[in-house]
Amino acid sequence: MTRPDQAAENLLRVKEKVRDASRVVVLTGAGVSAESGVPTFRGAGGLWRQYKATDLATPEAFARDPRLVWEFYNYRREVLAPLEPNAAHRALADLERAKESFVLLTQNIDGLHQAAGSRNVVELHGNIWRVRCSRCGNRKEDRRVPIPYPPVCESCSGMLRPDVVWFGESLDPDVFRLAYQALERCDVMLVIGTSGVVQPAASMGLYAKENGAFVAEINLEPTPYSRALSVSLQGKAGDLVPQVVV
Ligand code: BJW
Ligand code: ZN
Repeated sequence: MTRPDQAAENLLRVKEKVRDASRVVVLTGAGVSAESGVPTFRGAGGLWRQYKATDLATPEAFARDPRLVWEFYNYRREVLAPLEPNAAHRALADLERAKESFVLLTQNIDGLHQAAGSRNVVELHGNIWRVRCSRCGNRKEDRRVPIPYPPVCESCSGMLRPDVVWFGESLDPDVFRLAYQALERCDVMLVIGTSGVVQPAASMGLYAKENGAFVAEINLEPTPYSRALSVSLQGKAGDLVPQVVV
């Protein structure tokens, strides 16, 4: 635990660094959407139905039982459809407008950053509101809930899949390049609401720090990276992010 006076000092330090920075990168995870009602992956409430999200988020699961995987993603679309951005999403959209250079790297597939007004969003793990052909790779937005099964590609009749990055799949090379370029160039980075166990996103904070950035973490709990980053602030993203970016 951080002492209360230490916590206040840390908060002030992050605030000053963010205020003075011209090139800012933010990395977000499921914790930033938790206060909007989006279930996180790990920890309390991190399980949906009787399945482990991470067991269904694999290409093997889709090959074995595409109907089950689609059922799972349709269920999640149903959960996400009515949800709205929270104070943390909105504060990050405000921060973007105030900075010369701002890149928001998100692991979230829910689209809530864009809904809050963020423009320069790099979706590391894709977007649940898009589908992609598993045969020809065609992508398109599809917001139907549920998507009727089996969803079929208009151009090649291949089976459509959610346009997200599953375990064992590589991130899109363009996305990967944009992300690392931003990490190398930023003065300040905020790492918000991510458990720091899924690579390569988990090590992005450390990478920015090694490249000279001041890197602050905001999380309800300590993570494997808390001690290695410049500052770790403990608390809710919806409380802390608006305080840090004013
Ligand atoms: C709050 C809060 C509040 C709560 N306020 N905070 C190197 C080493 C070891 C393994 C690997 C490695 N490189 C690659 C791997 C394998 C694998 C991996 O990392 N495995 C680990 C689990 C060990 N990685 C991959 O496969 C990646 N691909 C890759 O690297 O390609 C190259 C390659 C190919 C082949 C073989 C090897 C390498 C792809 C990873 C794709 C991840 N996909 C998912 C699913 C997306 C689609 C979907 O949603 O269905 O992405 S998994 C899931 O985890 C999702 C998330 O984006 C991701 C991260 O989760 P996140 O956001 O951190 O959420 P949680 O729930 O874990 O944490 C929430 C946090 O918020 C907690 O800390 C809370 O405390 C906090 N919190 N409320 C502030 N109010
Ligand atoms: Zn196709």
